[in-house]
Amino acid sequence: MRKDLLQVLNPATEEVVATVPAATPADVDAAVTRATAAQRSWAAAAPAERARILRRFASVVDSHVEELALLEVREAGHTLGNARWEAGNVRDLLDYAAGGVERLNGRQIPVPGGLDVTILEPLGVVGVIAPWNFPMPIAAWATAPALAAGNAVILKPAETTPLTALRLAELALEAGVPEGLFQVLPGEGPVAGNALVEHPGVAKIVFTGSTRVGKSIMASCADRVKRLTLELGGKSPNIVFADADLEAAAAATPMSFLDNSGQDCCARTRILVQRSAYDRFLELLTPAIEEIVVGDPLDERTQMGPLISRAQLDRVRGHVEGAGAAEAIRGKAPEGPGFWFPPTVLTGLPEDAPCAVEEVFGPVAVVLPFEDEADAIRLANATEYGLSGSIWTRDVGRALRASRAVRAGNLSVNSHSSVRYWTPFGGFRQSGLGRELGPDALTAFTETKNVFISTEGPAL
Ligand code: TXE
Repeated sequence: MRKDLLQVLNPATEEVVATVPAATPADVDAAVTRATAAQRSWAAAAPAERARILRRFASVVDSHVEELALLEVREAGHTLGNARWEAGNVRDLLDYAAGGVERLNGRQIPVPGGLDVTILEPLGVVGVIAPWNFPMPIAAWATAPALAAGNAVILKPAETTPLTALRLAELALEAGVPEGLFQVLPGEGPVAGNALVEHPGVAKIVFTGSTRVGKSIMASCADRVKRLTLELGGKSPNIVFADADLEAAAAATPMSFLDNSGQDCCARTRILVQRSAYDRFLELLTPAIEEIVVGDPLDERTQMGPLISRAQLDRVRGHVEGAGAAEAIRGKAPEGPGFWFPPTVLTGLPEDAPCAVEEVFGPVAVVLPFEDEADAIRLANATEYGLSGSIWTRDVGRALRASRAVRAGNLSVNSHSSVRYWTPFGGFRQSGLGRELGPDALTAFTETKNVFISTEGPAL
């Protein structure tokens, strides 16, 4: 394989889907020049005009949902149902961001001696470095509000999943998004990604990926005080109190960590169960795991597809083989070709075992018992991450106390839902920095300028 090409494999079959050129630092530099020019006119356009163009982009995406979904299935191995949701999510994000364009207002602040106003200015060119686990939605989480706030975007998709991003760039042009304003540059992380991070013409980086790379990007950005949003890994707890509806909690648990084959930063991979309900919960969970349908992502009955790559399969296998778990619940998976791993729940591990505290990023969870509320909170917070978490209980007071005590950015009570484009999303501690989505999504792509106009003459 030539170094200047990226090969895209179908993870369910290992067939080559496409080969695309990998961007060089010179390509990144040329893209920044184009983006800078496009951004100037975009920022100067009337907000209503920007909103109209983004709504048109949403509408063009809407008419290509099925095509985009099928492409996502082929390059990422997602189930068709998930991939349709993801393409629809891009449309919804563009619509939501378009709705914010005309409401992105500064403030007038009462001060003595004059008038004080704040102006929200776009940052300029934003570099988005996206992962492979949700190639379309994660790219759109940053792209839609950044464009809406008057910026240009250069998106570097992950090496394994550039195709949906490239198609979205074509659809943007079709919708009338100005040339150069939204560019997609597939390439290697340490080459094209790093060139974006280091380029002086890029004002902000939005990175979603591993904590290791996120830390190195943060260090590079520090040199230039470059704006940065980081969405990193997670090891999220699913806390099941004995007073919960155990049937409902057990029924919801499999897909809380198996969705997208566990390659989800919000996956609830630490199942914490109160000791008095532990045996009953496992009794309910076991058949639910064994019945998960793993296989052809294009089959509408399939609940879980393959992992993204052989490297990810090896990583996940290494974690599980190294765990030495006392017992395990295992589901079924096809033999191959394709990068398959069965749904797996490990029990009997010490609470600080690597599999219990490190992100595995595969269909693997651990179950750990806890004694009481204080012990549940202690265990829930006993990792370096803080992205998501679920609390299952019928006691409203306990739900509120636990929601306050768990150190994570996105909690759900009697539910596993973490991501809604209307609500802020992001991590505490080593799960990230900053927030995406929600009512303040556009503001994250602006710089606040304060202007004081004296009414009393130059003395003040
Ligand atoms: O991530 P990387 P990988 C976690 C998950 C997974 C592990 C490794 O635990 O097992 O990370 O996955 C780009 N400068 N998550 O190796 O390398 C890269 O090209 C600039 C969690 O795929 O972090 C890709 O576009 N960019 C996560 C993106 O970073 C660089 C989602 C992510 O790749 C770069 C994915 C560099 N030096 C993995 N090196 C989540 N938060 O959901 C790489 N990249």
